[in-house]
Amino acid sequence: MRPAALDAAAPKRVETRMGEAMNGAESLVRTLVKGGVEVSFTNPGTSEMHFVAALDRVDGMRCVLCLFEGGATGAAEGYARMAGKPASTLLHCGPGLGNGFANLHNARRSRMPVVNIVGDHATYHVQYDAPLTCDVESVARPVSAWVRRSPDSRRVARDGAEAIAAALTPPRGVATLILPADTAWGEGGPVAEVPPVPEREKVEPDLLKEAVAALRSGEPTVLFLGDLTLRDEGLGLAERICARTGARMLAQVSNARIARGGGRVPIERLPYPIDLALDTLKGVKNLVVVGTTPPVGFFAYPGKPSSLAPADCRIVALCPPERDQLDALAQLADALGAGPAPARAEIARPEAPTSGAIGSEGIARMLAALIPDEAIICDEAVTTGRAFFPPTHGARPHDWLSLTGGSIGLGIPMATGAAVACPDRKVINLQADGSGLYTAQSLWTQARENLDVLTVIFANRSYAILRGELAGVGANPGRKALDMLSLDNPPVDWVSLARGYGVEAVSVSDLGELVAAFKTGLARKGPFLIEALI
Ligand SMILES: Cc1ncc(C[n+]2csc(CCOP(=O)(O)OP(=O)(O)O)c2C)c(N)n1
Repeated sequence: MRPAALDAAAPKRVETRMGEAMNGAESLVRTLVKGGVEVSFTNPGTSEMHFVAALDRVDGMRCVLCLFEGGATGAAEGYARMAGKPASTLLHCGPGLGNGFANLHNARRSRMPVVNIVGDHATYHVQYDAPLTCDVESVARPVSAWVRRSPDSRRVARDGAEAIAAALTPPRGVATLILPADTAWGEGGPVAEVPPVPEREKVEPDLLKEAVAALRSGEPTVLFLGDLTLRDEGLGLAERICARTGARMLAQVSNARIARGGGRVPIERLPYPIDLALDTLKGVKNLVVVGTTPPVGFFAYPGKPSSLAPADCRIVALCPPERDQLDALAQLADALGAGPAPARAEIARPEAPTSGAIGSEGIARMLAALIPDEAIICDEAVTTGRAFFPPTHGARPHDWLSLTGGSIGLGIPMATGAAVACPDRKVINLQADGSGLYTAQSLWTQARENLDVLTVIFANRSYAILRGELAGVGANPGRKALDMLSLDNPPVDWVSLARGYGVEAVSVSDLGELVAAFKTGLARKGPFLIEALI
């Protein structure tokens, strides 16, 4: 169904207040703003100059310059996680889109809405195969739920409105709109309304019955959760279901956003390492899955299964991500006659440590003690961060954002986008050094926009996780192989790097110093970086 506004015959000429014809770029920007897209994370080129100029003429669109396209796409993903609605990107031709690909992949995996705008050559210029000519659609398709190339300037606004709807259509995703330069400078059509977004379908009644039977079986049962179930309402429903049935709730390994702390239900995640994951699900006879898909290994490992549930486990894929996840849990709770949430003892908050070597355990204790109210934790801590979850259940209320697509280099951009979305909340980026170096230039955007982000770099100066993976896949490492996993020669100087991008920074090598620096960072408003030498 389409709203009347889109079907109405377009007026002959759409004019700006100055009486000039509005160009395609301006019609698009006005459409985006009207459709609730208020931020553009940009890295433009010549083909996007009219779009850039239009951003200037239209009120209501904040433009945030990113120095690398992976910074722009990662920021759009972080923004969507916290704002609950899409930002737009502005990328330059196929190569710019290619640079932004990895974090669009992460956005696809976290099912975040992004209006991904890619400028391209003018329609009539493509045939000349100029240097930046590239098959943009083929780059876009693997990460996009929707791809469209606007055919002419009068269609751009309507295509922009449809891109917003496509990004928001459940389960939500990346909508890529390719904008040939002449569609931006040619005469625009009317500002368009966003078409209605389809409602989420309810779960299938037969599956609901199966899930109820599984939960009533009295056998070891796991309620396996992802996506929107991991916010307050979903966690509350899951807790009631588990209290009623004795099932165990478990979140998938990596999640776009989990509401934690401040007395909320403490939920554990399925561990990343394959043996720990298999162990966690050992003996489970029923797995009821809501808001995600049944668990699989991140990779294949020789001699180990790809599907992580035991072979004799009944899997009820009750609610895939595109369906109504909260309704699924509510219907389950009703069908099971679940009572109110049980009383739960408050989890004590520890004191921050005062000395010792910097390691996972001490850092977790520091976080448990010091995470401020309503902080946003952007977690790309990789190996150092594996043990952070259990000790921080009792921290003050916060949201925890993880790397969902396994494509590293999201942390600093994601923190940037989250801070743009929530200027009144402290953003804490727990950042492994190797991953941070993929997109470190997003620190410059944090400085330029004065974003309230405290970054802690866990400088173990290695690709530590891959050392474990070498053993995991049964490879036999020699010196050359180990050299590929080592970042200590030369060591990266994060303090100089951060200062070079305009972010104040300190380096610490003891837990007491880390805690003091962390407190300093929390007390400031604006970006600050701590290099924690591990
Ligand atoms: C885009 C991308 N490139 C490469 C990889 C492979 N990879 C996975 S983890 C990793 C190194 C992570 O090192 P670091 O961020 O320092 O974390 P640590 O394990 O040392 O804590 C690499 C290169 C990946 N996952 N994604």
